[in-house]
Amino acid sequence: MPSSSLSSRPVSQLAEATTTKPNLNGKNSGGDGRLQRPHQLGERRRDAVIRLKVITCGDQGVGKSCVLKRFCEDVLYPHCTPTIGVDFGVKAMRVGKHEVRICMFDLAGAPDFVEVRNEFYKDSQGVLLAYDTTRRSTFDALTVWMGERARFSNKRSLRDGVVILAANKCDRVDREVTEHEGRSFASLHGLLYHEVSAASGEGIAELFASLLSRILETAPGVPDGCACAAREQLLGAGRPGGTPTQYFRKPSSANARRR
Ligand SMILES: Nc1nc2c(ncn2[C@@H]2O[C@H](COP(=O)(O)OP(=O)(O)OP(=O)(O)O)[C@@H](O)[C@H]2O)c(=O)[nH]1
Ligand SMILES: [Mg+2]
Repeated sequence: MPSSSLSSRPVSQLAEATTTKPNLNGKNSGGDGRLQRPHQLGERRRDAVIRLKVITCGDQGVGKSCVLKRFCEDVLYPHCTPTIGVDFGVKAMRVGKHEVRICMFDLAGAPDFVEVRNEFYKDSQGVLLAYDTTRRSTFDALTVWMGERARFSNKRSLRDGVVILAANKCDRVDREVTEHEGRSFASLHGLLYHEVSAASGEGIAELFASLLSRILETAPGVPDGCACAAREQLLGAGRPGGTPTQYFRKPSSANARRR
């Protein structure tokens, strides 16, 4: 059973939650970009912990939070409330001898939150860029989101980060953007592409299997075979069985003000 609890940390600290221990810029790695083993951190465990930072982008209401919750908890919240600023979740998986912790920062799509979002682009290794296949305006806005990422990411995450395009709500029949259009956009911009539905769960495992395996393939210090094993685990049996999931919402005070 996945576990969840509330985060009591302020949003400003969430931005630092993984950037204090990144494996992208070498701060957690002895400076050469290689993963630091726990014994080097003064811990007893011998296995490496691989931490990955993933953020979500896309217009308000496209279903970013629902996609993450479907992946983390295998549920759909039919009345998912709009994200205020940022939510934070961790998905932990054991891949061979390694623990992979995907730290997910679910950014609010509303324009007012640009000042919050800009804190989280730095050091991101994966970007889940989503649009709603039933609202063309959300597809047209993708270039704006790509621009925002280019503006706020540091050089390394812009160069090495993996962007995956999620065409969400494909369960609905009132579609305005075709699969061909989505795939063309993705191929033009060098993005991975998946059609998904947070409502039915369709394509969700494939989406995260692609994202995670591509990040692991390119992240420094990740052992050979890890990407492949992670992919198989996510696709096999649908779930990384038995691994703990924590999905934290940010401090509820900001949410409470809006509700
Ligand atoms: N039919 C259908 N509805 C969905 C799907 N995914 C999300 N929704 C609905 O879309 C609405 C918005 O979903 P959210 O996940 O809150 O959207 P968001 O992108 O996180 O929005 P912000 O946090 O405001 O940026 C909710 O009412 C969901 O129930 C889907 O795959 N199919
Ligand atoms: Mg949201």
